[in-house]
Amino acid sequence: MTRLTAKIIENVPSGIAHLNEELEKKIKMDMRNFACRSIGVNAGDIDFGSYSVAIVPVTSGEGIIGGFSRSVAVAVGALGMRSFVTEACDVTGISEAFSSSADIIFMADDERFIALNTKTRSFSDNIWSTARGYVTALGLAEEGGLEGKRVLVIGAGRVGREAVKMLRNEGALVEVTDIIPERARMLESRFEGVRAISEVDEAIRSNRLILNASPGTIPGDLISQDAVISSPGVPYAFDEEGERRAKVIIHDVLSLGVAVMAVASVGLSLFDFSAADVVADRTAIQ
Ligand code: PYL
Repeated sequence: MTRLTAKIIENVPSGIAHLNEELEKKIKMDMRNFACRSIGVNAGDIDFGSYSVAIVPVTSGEGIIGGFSRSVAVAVGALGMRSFVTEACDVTGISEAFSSSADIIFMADDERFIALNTKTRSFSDNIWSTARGYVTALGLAEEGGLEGKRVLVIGAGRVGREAVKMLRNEGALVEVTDIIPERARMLESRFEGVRAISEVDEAIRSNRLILNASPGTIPGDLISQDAVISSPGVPYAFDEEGERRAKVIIHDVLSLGVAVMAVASVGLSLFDFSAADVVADRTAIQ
């Protein structure tokens, strides 16, 4: 998964209202309802204003990403939850979050980004939540959903692998491609209804439904007319030609995954998302 930079996320806080408008246009719902839909809960069952959410900056590894905690706080706040960034970082920040009786604590090191529910002890994971959100968005943007349809997944990293599993659960016929062919072949051997594709350009040309979970750029002349594209990949992959040809491209660099994490961490989720799966998957070919 691409490590975010302050530059990549600099417009997240100011862009939240626009993202909501984009979602209303592309999938006919706002970010709160989208996040709830992604994990199968009813927005009306959650009293968003009753949740206090702390975001704790973490200095480990490559350290703090400028604007990351604030961007997460703004995305969570856009759901109607009461979010704040702790003054302190790391363990001191976690103790501050507990002292402030935060219900949910978001924190990210270079490996994992989680939202921990201090009451239920359940936690949601950004990888799972991002895959869940973008698979849901693809199904919402595609007339009649994904069942029985071919979907191309570009990128067999952690998000791509989760997305392949979820797409199969939705009855899609999945083609997957990756810059490391072995990663795509591993998924083909592991799941029924998944085909590894080595010729990525041909695969993009011949698929109208695409979930792009790769950091690469995708030349617009490969995109089929009226393509429906759900793209968690960072940085943004598409040029003007691709935007002209596609019927819809759903993309953002952080907020959609965070919104799904926040709703998932409330703990009403019908999904049994065991974050262990995501961690275990780390042992897969990277
Ligand atoms: C969670 C993001 C989504 C894409 N890549 C993941 C990433 O950049 N992870 C690193 C996050 C580090 C955050 C830093 C801070 O500012 O607290 N520890």
